[in-house]
Amino acid sequence: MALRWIDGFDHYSAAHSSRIYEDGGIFSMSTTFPRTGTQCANPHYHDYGVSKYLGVSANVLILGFAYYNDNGAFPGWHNILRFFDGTTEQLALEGGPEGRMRIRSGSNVLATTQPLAYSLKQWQYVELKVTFGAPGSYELRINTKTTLSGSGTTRQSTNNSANWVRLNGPNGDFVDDLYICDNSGTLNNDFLGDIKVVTVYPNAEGSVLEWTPSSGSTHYTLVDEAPANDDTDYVYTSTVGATETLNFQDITLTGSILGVGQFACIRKDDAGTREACLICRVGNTNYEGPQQTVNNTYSYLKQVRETNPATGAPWTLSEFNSAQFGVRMKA
Ligand SMILES: [Ca+2]
Ligand SMILES: [Ca+2]
Ligand SMILES: [Ca+2]
Repeated sequence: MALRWIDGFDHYSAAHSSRIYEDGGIFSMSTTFPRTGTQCANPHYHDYGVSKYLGVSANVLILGFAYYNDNGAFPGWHNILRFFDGTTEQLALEGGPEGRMRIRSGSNVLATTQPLAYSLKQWQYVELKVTFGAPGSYELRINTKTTLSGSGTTRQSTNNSANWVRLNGPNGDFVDDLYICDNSGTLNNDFLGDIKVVTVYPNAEGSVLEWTPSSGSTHYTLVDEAPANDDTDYVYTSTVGATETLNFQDITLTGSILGVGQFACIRKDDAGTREACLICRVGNTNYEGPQQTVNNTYSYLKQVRETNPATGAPWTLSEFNSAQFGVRMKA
């Protein structure tokens, strides 16, 4: 697996971002100028940023995101993106005066762009690939053009790896259409280019409806809102093995599907262990994802699928549009 994470920042509120990101930081969200979908995110909210735990310590990470600076003048040097090994910052991408960006590891600036590498009040697609090491290497691309590249010390801990990514822009910096890859596997193991993250919601009943609606008899209308409305309406079960699959909105697309991120907001309401998994239904087969713990407070089951589990190959548009997605109680 090489595609570790995607986010379109569309389906959840600022208050719910700590259900999705692991460090408890929260974004503020903007509906004013999303690049795609309904929202983009400002990571600044508490001057701390929002961190994604990657689940692996990767020697090579490739990260891309659309970047919008809403300030009226170029701000001073500030973090935009930071890679961490645990709590140790390995390397950071900074934005600064005259529209320059620079790459910093510790107190050492490895490279600085020419002026106007980024523009104010415009979306640009920024990608950074880092090989962590002493020496390691880096490459910055803006709108798919290589803007900086070179080698140097790209770590501050003793490990040639990072396992956390922190989005850390100041007030006025917005991000959208985020991806994070490592270089493992045969798919999505290098720059993906200028991509978008399309968010779709349930729009019809699926083939398996074994959970119970909180009201009425229609399932999908209880779980199709953004953001999740928690205890207002939902489906529920206490039966191990009970499965729900729903149809989702179709997408139209020029280009290919690089991966599918699946999210379900869930909680348990009593003591005792509960675990659940995400389900992807292709044809008449339900494919399980990894078993994940269910908490007493709402959080998300989340999974990135690079391939259609029925074929082992990247999703085609028609395969994605006809697939169903859902959940299964596992314990
Ligand atoms: Ca968006
Ligand atoms: Ca609901
Ligand atoms: Ca569909």
